[in-house]
Amino acid sequence: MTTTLVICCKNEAPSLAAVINKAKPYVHEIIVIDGHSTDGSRTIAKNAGVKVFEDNGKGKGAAIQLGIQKASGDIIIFMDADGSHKASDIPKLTKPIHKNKADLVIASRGIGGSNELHGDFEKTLRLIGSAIITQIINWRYHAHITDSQNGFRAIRRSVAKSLNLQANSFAIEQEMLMQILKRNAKVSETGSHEFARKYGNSKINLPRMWYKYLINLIQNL
Ligand SMILES: Nc1nc2c(ncn2[C@@H]2O[C@H](COP(=O)(O)OP(=O)(O)O)[C@@H](O)[C@H]2O)c(=O)[nH]1
Ligand SMILES: [Mg+2]
Repeated sequence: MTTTLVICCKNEAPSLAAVINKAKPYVHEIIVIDGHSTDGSRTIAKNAGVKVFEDNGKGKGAAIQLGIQKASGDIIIFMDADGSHKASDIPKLTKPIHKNKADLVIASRGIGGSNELHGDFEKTLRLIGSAIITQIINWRYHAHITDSQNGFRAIRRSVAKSLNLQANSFAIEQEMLMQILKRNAKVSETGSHEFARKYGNSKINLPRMWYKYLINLIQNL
């Protein structure tokens, strides 16, 4: 089975080249979906020899949807451009799909730990919000997921293409999970540590965005 890594990137110039180069040994194709970066990220990606597409400006969810359209591999892996995910964990994500044991494999911070969910008020809020959403999804779909939100994950392309993803926001991760659970497709998790992003700040602004997660949760339950 062939693999495509989709890296969503919005102004991640300081970390992007290293993220691409570290991932190259693990996948057949790399696609960067750029969110109209103004810091030279696009040029960095092109110079690194990977395919680059511009998203429609609506957000990370829209970028993920474009990545699914453009990927040609049998398995699509999603990873941040900020250096918080470990490329050497990619084989752990793709293995259950290779073995036909899963259609979606999430890199779980519940099992692997995170430097981005502890330490200040907003991070703690993200941890609590994410845990509550995950438990509501588990209750609704009789599942035992430990991380509904991590963007580091792998999905069988045929399944990804058959979903009806609507979220333009960061709620795309929970929406993808719920749509897969709804159709009884196979979901599994593997522990993966999330490191603090190497530069800059998260693009998630919870005080401004929290309601998008809630509306999306209600719509997909
Ligand atoms: N193409 C695209 N990428 C985005 C957008 N918003 C965020 N990203 C990228 O998506 C990834 C996840 O965002 P990040 O801010 O790290 O979220 P966090 O890891 O949940 O704190 C990063 O690589 C961002 O650069 C967007 O609107 N378009
Ligand atoms: Mg990140």
